[in-house]
Amino acid sequence: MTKLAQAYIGLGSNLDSPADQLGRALTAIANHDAIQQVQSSPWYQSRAVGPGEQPDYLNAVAKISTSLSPGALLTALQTIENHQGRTRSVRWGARTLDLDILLYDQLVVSTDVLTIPHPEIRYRGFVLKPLADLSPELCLPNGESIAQCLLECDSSDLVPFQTNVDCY
Ligand code: ROI
Repeated sequence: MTKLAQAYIGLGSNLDSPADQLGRALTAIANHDAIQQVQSSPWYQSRAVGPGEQPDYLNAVAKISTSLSPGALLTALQTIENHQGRTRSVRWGARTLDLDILLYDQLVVSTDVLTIPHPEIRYRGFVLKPLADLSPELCLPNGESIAQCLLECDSSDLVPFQTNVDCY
């Protein structure tokens, strides 16, 4: 039997009906042949981090089990982003759908196209809060606890967003 990795995916959208974008993305992730046991965190509305004015985001985190390698998982997530009309133009600009690999087991990956843990993970309340909701005991590969990172981070802009996440 293949050993499955446990990974955490960050989901974010602030264009084209963000709730639909997140729902469709979770369904697509759950429908992937090599991804199992998809569990969504609660969803949060969050103020956009980054330059300029842009709409608020909807954010969530999905916990998954997968037989995909980190690189193959990245490709699978980019396929879902592209399918939902993601274009990559402005860095840190508004987007229909952003799917980031936050953690993959306790692996550290650093290549031209992929950095795991996600480099901004410990500074972003919209990632730390849903991660801590899903897995309160979770630590980064360097031993730092997600719960401690969350205490040190301003997450006061997060507003719980009512959704029926039980279906994922
Ligand atoms: N800001 C918020 N609140 N949520 C996001 O998902 C998000 N994603 C991004 C940038 C533009 C950095 N800002 C964000 O990529």
